[in-house]
Amino acid sequence: MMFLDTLHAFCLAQPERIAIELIDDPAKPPQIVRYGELEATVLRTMAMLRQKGVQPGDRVAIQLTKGLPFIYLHLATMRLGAISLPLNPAYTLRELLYFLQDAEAKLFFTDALSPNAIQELAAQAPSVQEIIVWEKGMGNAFERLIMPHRETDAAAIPLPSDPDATCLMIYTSGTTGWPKGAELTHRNLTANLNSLHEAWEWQNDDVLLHVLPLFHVHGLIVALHGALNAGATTVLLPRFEPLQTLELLVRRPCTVFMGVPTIHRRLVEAPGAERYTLQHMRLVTSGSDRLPDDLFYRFEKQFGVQLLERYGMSEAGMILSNPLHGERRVGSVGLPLPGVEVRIADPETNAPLPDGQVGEVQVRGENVCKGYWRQPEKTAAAFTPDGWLRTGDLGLREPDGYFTLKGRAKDLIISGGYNVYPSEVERVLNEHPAIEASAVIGCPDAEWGERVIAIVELRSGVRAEPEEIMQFCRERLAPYKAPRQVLFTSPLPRNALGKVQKSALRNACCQPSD
Ligand code: MCA
Repeated sequence: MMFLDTLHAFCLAQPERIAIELIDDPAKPPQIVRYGELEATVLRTMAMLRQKGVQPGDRVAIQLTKGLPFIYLHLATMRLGAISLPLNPAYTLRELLYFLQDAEAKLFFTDALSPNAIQELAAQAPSVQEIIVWEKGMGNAFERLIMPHRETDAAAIPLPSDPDATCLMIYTSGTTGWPKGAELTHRNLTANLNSLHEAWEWQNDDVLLHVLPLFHVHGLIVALHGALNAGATTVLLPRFEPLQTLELLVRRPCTVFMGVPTIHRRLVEAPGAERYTLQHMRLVTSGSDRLPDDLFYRFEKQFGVQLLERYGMSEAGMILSNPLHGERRVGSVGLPLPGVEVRIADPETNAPLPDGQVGEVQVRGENVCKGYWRQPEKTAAAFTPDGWLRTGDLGLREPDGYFTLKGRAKDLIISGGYNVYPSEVERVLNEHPAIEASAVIGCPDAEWGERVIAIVELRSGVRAEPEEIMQFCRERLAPYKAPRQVLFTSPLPRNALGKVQKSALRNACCQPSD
């Protein structure tokens, strides 16, 4: 059974169970959505989408503040056989335009744009037949949208029958070039959920506290889909706030929590954290960035529970995980998940390497996406001739099967669990009239893991201020991608082939993190 069939069956079998508790205002009682209501609202949303002309294979872009309308639209889109395209509300117009144009989205739901931006977007993204817009947080605008539609309007629409049809597109960037849409199919999502269900022993009486964004694989598939697939309850917090999180984990009480290292560090360091113990929780995971050893120990000491570190990527969902039972090895990302094959190979020749040797982490399995949207060459380059996905991460396998990451072959910065591709930031910097050339690096940072630093070479005879350059970037890039610091150099260190030597820049420019 595919994920949507499992969810549908559960909604019919146990309509009274709570699917979602949305906590919009901590002073008020949560908004409760039972599985039966989830099914009914998804059907009404499907009817609305159908009426707007959505056909199987169409892309529906969803750029909404974290909340129920996002979830209904996302599930309804996939159930119609169309493709859900979640987008970060913090994207600038320029970023957004790229995604809408590249994906040729048909509908675009947003609560993040100004009227001017909408006009510009409508003019420049001709594939978008309708922009459905409402003000941030106006969930009742969504209610009005689906009000004319009844469950029965969509009840006869069959569940998607082709497991290999794309149902979700997540954009990822590359070392060069523009972001590309990883096409995830019903089979990919289902395979991943089945592995996680087995490895993490999801139960339908689990209560997940959800604080992550919904527009990435971590918050969307691993957390939200994971809970829905198990018939469990998701307590949804629109924003992460450390003390509110600790309070809810204890008082609700919750059994499962997922975070990135920046989130776990904020929990450990929250004033008053010593008042809380999380010993009642059966699963607290960490992912999207390497978990620093000190944080693993501090979290356990503070809260009496061991973090479970796992590793994944948008193109493949979850790949490796420390075990639920058994040794959670500090510094290791654990063992291959059920149904997922992982090997270490020579990044040049793709020949498998013996245990203990560092090479590229490569992945195969039903969890791996079918490729990048309308990018056959980039798809071919991402896979080895014998069908392994090249992750671009370096690592080794220990003789007992545990994998440890040892760096990245690709030029990538991870800040607070978000991937920042230096090439994307450099492209923006190089558009600045005063800049001749630029290099973007990640420097170690105690809070964010890495912080984004730009080193720029100015055109001769031209002056510019760091603050003005940072502002130029903030106008064009989501805030987490914008450099936190701009340094000047002349010229940038280059090798004989003219390539900027980033390791030299890292050595010279990264101050020790406080
Ligand atoms: C927010 N800011 C950031 C970041 N987040 N800057 C750098 N890196 C970030 N990650 C900016 C804000 O825009 C703001 O900028 C300033 O930092 C302070 O914001 P603050 O309120 O402290 O941040 P926050 O809103 O509390 O967010 C911190 C966060 C968030 C909760 C850690 O970054 C987060 O939810 N991270 C999780 C990301 C995630 O889910 N990644 C999964 C993708 P200004 O002051 O200029 O306004 S990877 C994935 O899915 C793979 C498959 C996997 O394996 O998981």
